[in-house]
Amino acid sequence: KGFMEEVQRWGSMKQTGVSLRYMMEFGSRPTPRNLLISSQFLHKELPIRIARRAIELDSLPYGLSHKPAVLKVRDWYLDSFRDLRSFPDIEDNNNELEFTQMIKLIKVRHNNVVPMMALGVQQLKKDLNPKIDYHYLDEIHQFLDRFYMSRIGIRMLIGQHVALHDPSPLPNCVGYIHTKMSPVEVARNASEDARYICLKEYGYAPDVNIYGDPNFTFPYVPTHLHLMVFELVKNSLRAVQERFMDSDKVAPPVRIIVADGVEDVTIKVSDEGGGIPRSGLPRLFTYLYSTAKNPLNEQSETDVETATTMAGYGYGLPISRLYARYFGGDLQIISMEGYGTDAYLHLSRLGDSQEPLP
Ligand code: W6P
Repeated sequence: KGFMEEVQRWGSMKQTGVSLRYMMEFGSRPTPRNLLISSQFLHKELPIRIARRAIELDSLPYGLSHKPAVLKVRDWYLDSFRDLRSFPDIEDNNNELEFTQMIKLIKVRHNNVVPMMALGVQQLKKDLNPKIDYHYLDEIHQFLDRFYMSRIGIRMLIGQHVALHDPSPLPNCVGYIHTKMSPVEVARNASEDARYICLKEYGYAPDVNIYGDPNFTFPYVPTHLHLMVFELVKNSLRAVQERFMDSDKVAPPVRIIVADGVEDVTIKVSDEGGGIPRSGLPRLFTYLYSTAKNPLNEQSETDVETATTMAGYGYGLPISRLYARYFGGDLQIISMEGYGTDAYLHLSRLGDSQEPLP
């Protein structure tokens, strides 16, 4: 009826992307007037982005749209669209605060989208013959890449806006953005977290050595970098641990090198975990070969979206690559079968690449 037509109409409006630099510059003066402008922007922009996703969730190949888990995710998007559209125009700072509370709740509503979609994909996989239906697998992979990329953007915009209301922000922080983030320090924290999880699971964790200037900083979102390095180090620790657990030799450390270039900051995570065959590389970034049994129990997201077990549901690498690409970076994995693996995480240093808007 009328509601779905409104979803269609908003879903075909043009999305507006922002850059890291823009968010940083805009957010550096969180005056009541700027917070009002920010709320007014989101009041228009969020329904456009959310409607697009709701529509796409309704037209997936091979009956994926009709899986109960996917219907539930679609309903979350429709509920959020309705909340946004039924909120009146924002004209003063009282409305502004109410709106901010509302979008904060929208963000919570969508906390478990990734494991819920993983469940839907798993329900679908039972019906698919991977030889015959290969074409659908690729289409679903492309959809999930767009869908999760869009989700990263929506959550960044909401999180950034909400964080700008913090009355006592940490020094050098503009919302989610740390204007002087030390990649070495974030890599150290992420490595400690990954080692702790490895220790819990195997009773042992290889060392992680980090090389690079700890005083070097650039503007970035620490939670994003933490999530990416955590995922890479976890993979490396698992590979080293599994290769050396029955060996007399001491496990070789995982090595992280942080390089500050002109265009990019590159973080290389190297392990001697035996590598993977070249033919297995494309699979690392797919959502559909994952073997986790129950995505919803396997792992639950916290607000900073960090995993809590070694195995996860196999989405860590494709999603880490999306986080890297979101601000104009990338993630590449190169392996020497029989020796080890190098992961290259490139982050764009300039911060002026626009959000990718699927
Ligand atoms: C491996 C497989 C892998 C994937 C991603 C990052 C590091 C590693 N190490 O053996």
